[in-house]
Parts: sequence; C-alpha cells; structure tokens
Amino acid sequence: MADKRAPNERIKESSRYLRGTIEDGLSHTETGAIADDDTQLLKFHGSYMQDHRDVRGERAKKKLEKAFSFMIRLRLPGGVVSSEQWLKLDDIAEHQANGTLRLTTRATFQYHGIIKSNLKRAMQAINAACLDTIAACGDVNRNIVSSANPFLSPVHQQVADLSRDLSDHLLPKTSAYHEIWLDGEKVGEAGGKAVKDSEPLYGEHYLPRKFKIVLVVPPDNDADIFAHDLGYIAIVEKGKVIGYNVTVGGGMGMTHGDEDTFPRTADVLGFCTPKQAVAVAEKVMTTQRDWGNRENRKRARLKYTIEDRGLDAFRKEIESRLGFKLSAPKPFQLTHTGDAIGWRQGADKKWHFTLFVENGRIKDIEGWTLRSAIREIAELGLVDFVLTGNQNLVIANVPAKSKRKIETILKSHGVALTPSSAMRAHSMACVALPTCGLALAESERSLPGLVTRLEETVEKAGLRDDAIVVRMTGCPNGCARPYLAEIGFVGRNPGIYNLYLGAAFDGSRLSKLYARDVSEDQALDLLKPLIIRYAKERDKGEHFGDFVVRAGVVTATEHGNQFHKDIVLAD
Ligand code: SRM
Ligand code: SF4
Repeated sequence: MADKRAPNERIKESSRYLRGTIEDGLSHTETGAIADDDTQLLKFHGSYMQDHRDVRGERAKKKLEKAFSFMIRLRLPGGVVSSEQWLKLDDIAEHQANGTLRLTTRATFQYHGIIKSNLKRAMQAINAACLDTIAACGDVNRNIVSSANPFLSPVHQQVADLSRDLSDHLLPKTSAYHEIWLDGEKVGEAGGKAVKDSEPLYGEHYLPRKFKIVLVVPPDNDADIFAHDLGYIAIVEKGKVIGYNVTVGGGMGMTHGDEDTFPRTADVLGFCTPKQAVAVAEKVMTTQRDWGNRENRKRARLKYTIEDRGLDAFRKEIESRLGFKLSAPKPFQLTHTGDAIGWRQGADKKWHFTLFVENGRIKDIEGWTLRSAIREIAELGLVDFVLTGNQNLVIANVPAKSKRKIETILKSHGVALTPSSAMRAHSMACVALPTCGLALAESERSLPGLVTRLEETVEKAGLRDDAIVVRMTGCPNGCARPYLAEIGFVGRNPGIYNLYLGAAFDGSRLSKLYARDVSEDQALDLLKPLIIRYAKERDKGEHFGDFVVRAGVVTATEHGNQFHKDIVLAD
C-alpha cells in the first residue's frame, strides 16, 4: 500500500532520533550546503540552511553554487539573558554570523549568515553562554514565550518560571544534539546499529508539525495569546497566580489561494491550577501528536485538528488523558497587544526600560549604533535583558541611580528613547528577504519606509500618539502575526501585497482582506483617507481596527474558519 504520509515523516523515522547524516555533512568542504534530508533534521537542532537571495541570480549566471549560510535560533523560555550572556552572544554575532542579532516575534535571538565551517563553533559558543538551540525549530514544542519581563512582579516571575518548567518538560530527550554539536558520547551509533536513545513524549516521528506555547499576564496580551497552539492566561487573585485559562488552536499560517488553510484565533478550553499546568501541556501536545494530520503538512497544526474534530471532543480527550476535568474558564480582560515603550518600575522598585527595536534587528550603521550601545550597557554589568514577543528589548533591573546613564549611552549612539510615533512603536515585520527561503516580497527592509510614509498622514490627522498596530510579512505564513494587526501587509510578489484590515487592538479578532495585489503606493492611497476618516469619526477610545469594522469598511472575522468569507474588496 502506498505510504500516504508526508515525506518529513519518513525523514524523522529514519533519522536515528535526529542524527541523519548532519555530522558527516558538516565535514564536507566542497559545498557550503548539507544534504536535503539533513536540512529538515537540522531544524530540530535550531538551525536552517538558507541562501543569500539577493545574489542568487548573479551566482546562477556565473554557474556558482548558491551562497549558502545558516540561520541559528536560540531556545530562550521566558526570554531573559544576563549582561554576561549578552556579551557572549554579541561576540558570536561579530565573529561567526553577519554582525547582527535578530530579536524574533517569539522573544528569542536569531543569527543569520553563518557559513557551514562556522556552524559548530557558533553552537558551541552559544552553549558556552549556558544557552542552547534545542527544539527552537522543527516538529516539536518550540521556544516558550511568556508575558514580557519576569522581573516586574512576583506574578510575572511565577509565570516565567512556568514557561521554563514547560520547556524543560517538553524538551526532546535525544542526545543527538550533544553528540553533533558538543562532541558528546556517540549514543546513536552504539554497537554499530542499536540506537539507545528514546523519546518518551514524542516517539521517533515527533509531532506532525511545530507546536507553540505562550503565557500572558492580563491586561497585557504582549505575547498574542490567541495566535498559538497552546496558551496560558494567568488568573491573578490577591497578588498570586491562582491558575490559568488554557487556550488551544491558534495559528497564523496559511497558503495564498488555498481556502482550506486559514489563520485562526485560539479557543478557551478551560481553567487549570498552577500545579496542573505542565500535565495539561503534555496532554494537549501528545493528543496533537496522535490526532494531528501526518499526510498534509499544510493542515497539520493543532488549529486544524480542533476544527476537524471539534473543541468538545478535544476537551474530552484531554480530560480523559489527564484523569480530571478542567474547570470553567475564569473572567479575564486583555486590553492590548504590543509593548509599552519606555520606563516602568517593578514591584521591587527597580526600573525596566522597554526599548523599541525596529523589526528586532540589532546592528550598527553610521549614526545609529544600536549594537554597540547595548554592548556598552552590558559591559556595565548592572542589568539583565528581556526579549519581548514584539521584537523589542527590555533593559531590566536598572537601579534608579543608573537610569540616566542608560539613557545617555543610548542617545550617544544615536538611538532614540521613543519611536517617532505610536504607530511605529506598534509596527512589526518578519525577516523575509534576503535570508528567508519562503519570502515572496520584502518585509523587514520595507516596513520602516512605509511607516514613515504613513506617519505623514498620522501626523496630519493628529494621531501621532494613537497606537495603530501595523504588521508586514513577506509571505502568508504570518511570522509577524499580520492577521492580528489593525493594518496588515502580506507579500504576494516582489513589491506587491494583500492588505488586511480590522483586527482587534487587544489581539482577540482576526482581520479581513481589504485589497488584493496592491503596490505600496496603492496601499497608501487606500489607507490615507481611512486614517483621516478615523481621526474625524471615531468614538471615544475606539481603535482603528474596530472603527473600520463599525464603519463597514470590512466585515469582522469572528472565527478563523470565516477568514475567507464575506470579503468586500476596496474599489
Ligand atoms: Fe516563522 C517559517 C521566521 C515566528 C509561522 N519562519 C519560517 C522560516 C523559518 C522560513 C522557512 O521555513 O524557511 C523563517 C526564517 C526567516 C529568516 O531568515 O530568519 C521564519 N518566524 C520567523 C521569525 C524569525 C520572524 C521574525 O521576524 O521574528 C519568528 C521566529 C520565532 C521564534 O523565535 O521561534 C517567526 N512564524 C512565526 C510566527 C509568529 C508566532 O509564532 O508568534 C508564525 C505564525 C504563528 C504560527 O505558527 O501559526 C510563524 N513560520 C511560520 C510558518 C507557517 C506555519 C503554518 O502553520 O503554516 C512557516 C512555514 C512553515 O512552517 O512551513 C514559518
Ligand atoms: Fe519568511 Fe514568510 Fe515568515 Fe516572513 S512570513 S519570515 S517571508 S516565512
């Protein structure tokens, strides 16, 4: 009988728990690449093979191999690094990568442009900083994002601690990582054939697809709780987390032209106590392991399992595996996505500065030397750093007497303490070109200029301090969560985007397609009058996404499976 499973299932199965021939491939100096199957396995180790897309054509003309290099993503549950770790990570950017650090939309670091001969060295340097990259990518539980800044209060600390417990519990157990990157003992080859490794939670096929967990502390929805497979909304009483509302089945990715795929906001499944939280994650993840679609990777995320089987059947299965029932969800209120930029004081009186990092890229350019600024701050040895799920950076645990010093360092490197508008502060773009192999259009390199052009209208309309969430991605996979933006651009072709409007500012409602295949100029022509109208006609406190729905510009997307319905395109 024909094997209907997706090809990745066979690759995982024959990989001897994620070894494949990666180690051998690293030693081949005649090519900058590794074998195709190994590129799939490498993801589980936290790395992607990529090529520099700006020079693809030129190299093809010269009959040269593509300019291959590797991206590395760290596992950083809770998003915290010390000053000492920052300095080590900064060194890696300088010596092994392309001179930049990239803060991701899931609160961790990425390096780009690491050539094959540097890959192992970079992995070892990351480990020397007491950090790792295990399961940062691949069909496993990924990095866990928790509401920004554990140092803010004991509640935030409790939530960040849970993110680490969850990450530890769901971590793959294969020793392939240590073997390949850290020269650990060769378990996989023992006796020439026997594999001693095992994966009690995953099995040799791991999950059908990636699996993502986030935690938030209301009223902040800074980790976009409804965009992920599994979420925990902290319920706080008398200054303590008494438990969590559990959300399931969120996700952003879709494929242009394939209506069977769609972004989906998560459902609230029930309430669990802090003690039950790890078991709940295990049962949700392993149910998805067993129920998820292993034939079609485009329909293999938990969101489709829940769509296809129904939330009630899913809850019943979880409760049967847990051996107890989840309680009814508790009331909660989330008010906003994004980060509040600027100083905030923690419960222990220390100060925390959330720095806007445009699209998460930390680098030095003439007149704006952000990387050097953060390095100088780290060299003081005074602070910690927390990465946010919005590509920003919290300079944490600053003593009151050092606040001025931090500000002075940033300013001396040309780094503004506040972004030029609240819209910019709420803007986010995925990486896209030149490294992302799936990009159809620019994103990180385009959005800043586009926001500048939108700011002219924002300024005229008197909306400089009014947050409007704008996000862009270079393809429909949704890495910057564009379908939860009040204004979302999604790449179709070079210079051409689909324009989505009408998501809720608090992250609870998806947007709707408003214009198909528009250039940046055409999008601006459509957006400018809407922004002016919003300034004139909005109700008190009404956000742009809610306004365009109320004004009938787009219909509301109440549920993911309605995302492609009731579309009325702009004239
Ligand atoms: Fe993503 C694939 C970058 C967050 C949905 N994502 C990719 C790859 C690895 C491209 C690839 O497969 O070859 C991108 C690497 C680009 C590069 O050059 O670095 C990439 N994704 C990113 C990051 C770096 C974007 C950023 O600008 O920060 C984010 C890293 C997160 C992290 O630290 O773990 C990133 N990706 C997301 C998010 C947002 C989130 O999780 O909050 C999503 C939407 C949520 C979701 O998962 O549904 C997301 N990425 C995808 C998908 C679509 C998955 C799907 O279910 O259809 C792909 C493609 C795939 O998996 O096949 C993808
Ligand atoms: Fe690449 Fe698409 Fe993700 Fe952007 S949204 S990083 S273009 S996969």
